[in-house]
Amino acid sequence: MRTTLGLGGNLDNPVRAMALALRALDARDDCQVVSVSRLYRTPPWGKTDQSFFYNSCAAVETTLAPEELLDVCLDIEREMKRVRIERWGPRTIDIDILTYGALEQTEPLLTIPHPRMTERGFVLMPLADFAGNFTVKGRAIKDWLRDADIEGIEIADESRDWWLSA
Ligand code: A4P
Ligand code: MG
Repeated sequence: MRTTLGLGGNLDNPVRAMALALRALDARDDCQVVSVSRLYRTPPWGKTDQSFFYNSCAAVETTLAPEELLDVCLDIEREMKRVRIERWGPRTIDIDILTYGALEQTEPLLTIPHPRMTERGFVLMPLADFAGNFTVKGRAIKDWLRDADIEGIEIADESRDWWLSA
């Protein structure tokens, strides 16, 4: 199944954290990273009195069920937190499952499509790098993006290969 993920972080070295997370996924037999967005630097959304975030999106081809994929993502988050807390102090990475094929499900542990993805410029802009015509909640990503607030969002790396070396 083709699934899309949103990644972000704003502590320590979020770019490296996202790169390691994508590489960890790609190294698994049951996941293949097939597209990665450019790298974005984005103003904090929601709680605004914190540092800028780095955000990206990826498409992953997987044989995992949605709940299994979530567990894998949460394990990667936990593992990176544990390692980084021990070695270099606090850091954070957030991996959201944005879409899973055309699946729609509303459950507390896993809501797909991600409930806030269509209002967030920091999700829609990277996602549109490779999935602009993909339809979510009845509308193409590039159309959702036209109505989204993208003020202050900057491209931090034009290359779509940033995750292979960061
Ligand atoms: N969960 C339910 N559905 C999903 C899904 N589709 N994908 C559950 C992933 N998880 C899902 O996740 C808590 C629990 O939600 C998971 O354990 C899972 O069981 P979370 O990431 O801690 O919180 P959240 O409820 O997913 O919130 P959300 O909307 O991801 O917001 P966050 O994580 O609180 O927001 N500004 C910028 N510019 N860039 C950012 O990346 N991120 C945040 C963090 C705030 N502002 C930001 C950014
Ligand atoms: Mg989240």
